[in-house]
Amino acid sequence: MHNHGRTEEEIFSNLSLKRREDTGYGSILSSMCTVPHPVAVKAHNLFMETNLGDPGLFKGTADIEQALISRLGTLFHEPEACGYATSGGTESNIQALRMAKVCKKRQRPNVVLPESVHFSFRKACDMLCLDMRTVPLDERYRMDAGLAKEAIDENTCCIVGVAGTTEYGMIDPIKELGQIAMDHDLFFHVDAAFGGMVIPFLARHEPFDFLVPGVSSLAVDPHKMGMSTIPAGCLLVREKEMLCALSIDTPYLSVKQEFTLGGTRPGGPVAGALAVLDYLGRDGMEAIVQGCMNNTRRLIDGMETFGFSRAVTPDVNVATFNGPKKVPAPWRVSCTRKGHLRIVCMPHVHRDIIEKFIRDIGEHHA
Ligand code: 0PR
Repeated sequence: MHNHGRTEEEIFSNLSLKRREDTGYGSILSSMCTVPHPVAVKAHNLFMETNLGDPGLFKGTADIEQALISRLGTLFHEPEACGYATSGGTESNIQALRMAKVCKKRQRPNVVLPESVHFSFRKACDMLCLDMRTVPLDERYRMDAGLAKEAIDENTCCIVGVAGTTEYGMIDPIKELGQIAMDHDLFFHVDAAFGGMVIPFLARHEPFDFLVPGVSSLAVDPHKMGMSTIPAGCLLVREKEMLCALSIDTPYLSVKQEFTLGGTRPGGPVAGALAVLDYLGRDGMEAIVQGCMNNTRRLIDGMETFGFSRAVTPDVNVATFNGPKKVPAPWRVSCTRKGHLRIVCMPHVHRDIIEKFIRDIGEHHA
């Protein structure tokens, strides 16, 4: 630390220099985050110093969190769903497995999940000493429900399905998994961190949420397709008792118990998330999601004309390809564990960006 403070000018000239080293979203095709909606930024700024960790002091902000949970619960067909705003999918998934471990007591607990799960489950299983039983995918990169059933034994406390996988954008067979969960008395968590803000707005889709009997909890991230500011995740549960199973005493706070993982929690992104949903409404979200899906299809068509075939036709806006190994600058793409080129068609990836990328690939690889 410097002995004497520096001028604001100095500070901000340094900060802006560093900020310029960041990649602009205009060339980022690999991210599940996006430029926040201007309405989210405005709402976030209004709630900058609020702390949901002491909700008795921030009653208005706490109401907003509850309103967000209620909007999402209704969207996911359980208006009575209970939950809270997390820092994102990682925290939601950790908390879901914590609930599973507490609610379904087993001697040497294990969790059955698909090979495609996000790496946050590895962190969760490590922290909670849960044995991670990975189930292979079918030919369309979805969890094989038959193999999931075989992996279950008397020590299984939880089964996980993904609605919108990180790498291939696929939806696991949630209905079948729900049945398996009920047959074996398992906690069933659906990771819809990405897909939760996409699937309800698609023209057609299979049920993936609380409409499916057996689903216990669901993770959804407004800071991904919900266009909120970072960090905004949500964990929803069908029954309040599940969350309450995580409650600990907080003797000197304005409320005497909490079930969250974080202590101090930002209200800004939560206000941002609710503001976007209310500003856009169902129509607005449908327009954005359908735009992203059209761009995904256009990208797949364009890449295939150059001989780079799709790895799979995705359920959500994540496109994967057999090659090329490299893309020209300034594009930033990613690569799946199986070696497929991966592009996420987020709201900032407008049609003209897709067209420019396709042209660049054509020129580079023709
Ligand atoms: N579940 C799923 C299905 C996810 O895709 C992700 C993150 C998570 C959980 C974890 O969410 P948090 O990172 O919010 O805790 N998926 C992205 C990924 O790993 C996150 C990301 C976003 C990575 C932007 C890079 C990036 O530039 O690809």
